[in-house]
Amino acid sequence: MDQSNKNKKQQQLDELRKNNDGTAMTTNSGMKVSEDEHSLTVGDRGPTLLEDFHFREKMMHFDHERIPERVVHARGFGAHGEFQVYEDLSEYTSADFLTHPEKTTPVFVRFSTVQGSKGSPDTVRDIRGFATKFYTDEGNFDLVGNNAPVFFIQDAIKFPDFVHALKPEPHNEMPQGGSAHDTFWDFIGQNPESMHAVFWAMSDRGIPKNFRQQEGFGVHTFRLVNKEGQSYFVKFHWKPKQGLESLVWDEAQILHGKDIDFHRKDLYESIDKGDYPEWELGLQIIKPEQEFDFDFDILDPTKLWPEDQVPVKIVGKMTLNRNVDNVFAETEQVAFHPAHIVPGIDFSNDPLLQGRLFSYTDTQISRLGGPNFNQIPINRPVAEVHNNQRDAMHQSYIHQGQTAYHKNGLNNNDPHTTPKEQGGFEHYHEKVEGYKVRQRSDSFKDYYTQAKLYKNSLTEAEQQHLADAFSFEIGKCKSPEVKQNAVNQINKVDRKLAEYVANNVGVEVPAENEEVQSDAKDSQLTLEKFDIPLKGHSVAVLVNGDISAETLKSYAEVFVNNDLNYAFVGQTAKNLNDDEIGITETYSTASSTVFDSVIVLSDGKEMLPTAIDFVEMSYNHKKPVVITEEAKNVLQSNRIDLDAPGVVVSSEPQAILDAFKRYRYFDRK
Ligand code: HDE
Repeated sequence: MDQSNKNKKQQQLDELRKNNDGTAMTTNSGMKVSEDEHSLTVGDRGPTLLEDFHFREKMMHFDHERIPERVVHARGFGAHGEFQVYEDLSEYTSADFLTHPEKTTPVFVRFSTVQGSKGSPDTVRDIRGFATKFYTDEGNFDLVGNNAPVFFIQDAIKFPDFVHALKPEPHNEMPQGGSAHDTFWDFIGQNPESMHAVFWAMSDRGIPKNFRQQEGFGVHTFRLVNKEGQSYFVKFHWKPKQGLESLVWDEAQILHGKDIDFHRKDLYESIDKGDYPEWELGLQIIKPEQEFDFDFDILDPTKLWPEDQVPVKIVGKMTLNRNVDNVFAETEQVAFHPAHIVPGIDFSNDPLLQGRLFSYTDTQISRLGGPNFNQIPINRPVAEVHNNQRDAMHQSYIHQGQTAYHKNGLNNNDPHTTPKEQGGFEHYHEKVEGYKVRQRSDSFKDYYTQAKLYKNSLTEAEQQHLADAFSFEIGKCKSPEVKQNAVNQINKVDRKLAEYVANNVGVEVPAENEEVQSDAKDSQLTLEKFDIPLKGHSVAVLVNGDISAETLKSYAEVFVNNDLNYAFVGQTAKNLNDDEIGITETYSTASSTVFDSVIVLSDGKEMLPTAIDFVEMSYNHKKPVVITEEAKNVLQSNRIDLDAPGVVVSSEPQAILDAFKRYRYFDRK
């Protein structure tokens, strides 16, 4: 701000104070406050008085500012948006928001990690939560999913055990935000149903580059029900228009320190500058008569429906276009619940889903302090709410009238129930019979074939990442038995992989011939299947020595024209041309890990070691690297091969487009 502007602002402030305009500070009972910097004391050096009600109220409120974090998925970040269905889906469902292509439905999405606490880093290896609340005209529909299509357990009763094993260990509360520890891998060794989900978590899907470039999955089998009462089994998918990208492990670890907020910042900044992320809603639909046509049980949440057997039908689009105004009020207080459904959607008997239907209302009582959490603004439906539930903590409705019971005669039996034909929800009339048992159907007991399917689907580079991730995670365990059991489980999926990991972590290579035999492969599962637009990628331009403002401008022009984010990075920050162009980041504030690529400029003089480190790290993380002719001569590094894939030597600003032909060059040695 220049001096004349500063003076103007000060004058406005003085004016405001004089006239007492603007918003007056009050206590919570509405009394105007005259002083807010000194407690009430006896004399100006004496003790504080108990009667200082303003101080006590302010402090009392502050003392209770925190609420319990979520038992799982504590670390998260959200945004508002809208959803629109492409076509009328009334063949499958009566849901209003899926049958009216002219309607837009407001949504709120919260992305999260599972293991870490609220303050843990964004880029840990973990499954990501992808929870969407649709505020439909028929009530809220919550699709509380993850970025992997399968879960670790089959029955909700095992969830507390799974989470206790995954969370920091109770005797020392370590590790924070990661699964590379004994209790997690002990659980995996003892509970083979987890194998498929573990393969997803250890693959590149476990370290997404950001929230925008990941898929979402409802995981469970749900039902769609049409007006005629006909039902279909369905799985929900979110397909990102931004494509799919992941970090590499070394980069993810560095990011824990360099930018703990890396993912939330990416989402916040993209929305802030109008680059709105979009996902298409996909449905996999199975007719009731096809229920038993597959070599897995469609009720088993550790199994996906291979997309080449059950294609994904793209039916609509969600756009996230508004950041929250207040993270606590919205993102922290949002309460998702898989049982928030609307007419036209129903549950299947997936035993994991059935248990979730209890857990999510229950958990909000301790987290949000009582049963009225649906009255918090972020949770309120746009549909009207009328029932006979009354009172309780934090009641914010002032209910009118004498009656609060059904049926009543005194109030004309209001609120009344609504028949199905007029939009009332009715459970799908499923016929169920059987004995009460504590046992699981044999059709749930193949734990390995789909883990193999997933592995077979990955590219060579992705398979190498998977093998290294297993080696890192199991290698971090202390107990030799835990390591051995975990490797024995991998062996049931893939012998070669088990051999590689066993050698790395120092346990015995398990017996041969145990692996499941399957060369099935779903081409949809590799990250490489997605088209990734150039837009939104970022470039660090290293400015070594004296480079003219004109040169930098010519680079900036190319970036702006191609919707690329960029920063000029140098030894010290400075403006070069009347504020228009300048070096905004230094080698101490910037890290190669927060950029997708690097361009190295130089005036031909010796380069700083920190600049060389920067380029080497980008190179090692397989990112596109552009080096100008002048820089080539002074970039003294024996780690960088100028002929390697994705390294472009050129002084043309457009060279970055050439380098961005791919986003990672995994064939670079
Ligand atoms: Fe959750 N889960 N979960 N979960 N889950 C919670 O609910 C639970 C499961 C998922 O951004 C909790 O409000 C049980 C599968 C997401 O606010 C809790 C079982 C999937 C979020 C809970 C599961 C999820 C949660 C913690 C096994 C993917 C964050 C706080 C039966 C389909 C939502 C809360 C947000 C949060 C219980 C398994 C996704 C304790 C009992 C499978 C995205 O209620």
